[in-house]
Amino acid sequence: MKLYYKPGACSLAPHIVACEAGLPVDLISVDLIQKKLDDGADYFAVNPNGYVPALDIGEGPVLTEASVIVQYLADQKPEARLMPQAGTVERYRAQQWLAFIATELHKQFSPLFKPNTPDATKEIQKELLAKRFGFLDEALAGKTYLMGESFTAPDAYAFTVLSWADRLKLDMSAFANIARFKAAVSARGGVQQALREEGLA
Ligand SMILES: N[C@@H](CCC(=O)N[C@@H](CS)C(=O)NCC(=O)O)C(=O)O
Repeated sequence: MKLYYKPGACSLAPHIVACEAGLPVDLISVDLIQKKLDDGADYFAVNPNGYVPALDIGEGPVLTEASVIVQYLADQKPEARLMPQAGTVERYRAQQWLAFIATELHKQFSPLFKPNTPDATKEIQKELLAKRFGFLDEALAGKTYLMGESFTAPDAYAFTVLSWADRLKLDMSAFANIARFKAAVSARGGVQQALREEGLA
């Protein structure tokens, strides 16, 4: 399998899941500004939307959407228990987290990285994110991970997007459970491996 990625971007989430599952993936770096690969190839030919992550699974077009790719990877190694079994209520709870992270966190962060986003819009985004962080912080009370005591794919995705709060120097001092969660995830072997492989450790 080939994972198209950019260091520290949302593609870190599937990368973490692959490392935690012990699944070998070839990492292909993407220049997201030029939409080119290192060899000059056009990334739009891989993913017409031009974004990462994309996963080449060796059949058909690449899989896209971080929330889906992490599930595909987790399902390749069910014994690693990175997603609950399909069809169970727990699976839907994990999918609920993935959808929340994708739409209420990931995509609310995105305008903060764009140089042409007006400051007023950035402030609105930060206020919205603070509300969502509050919800997440409460949900993490008394738990190590989002689904309880076992690390699952939503943790990889949440950890990835929460790391952007540091990059953007957002004030996270009100969210002690999030801080504890990030420390617990960061201490994991598979997470450290992914960070090292992206040059971030
Ligand atoms: N809908 C996609 C969005 C992925 C996304 O926003 N990727 C960002 C990096 S975190 C990206 O590649 N941005 C460059 C671009 O959109 O041109 C998903 O959920 O995976």
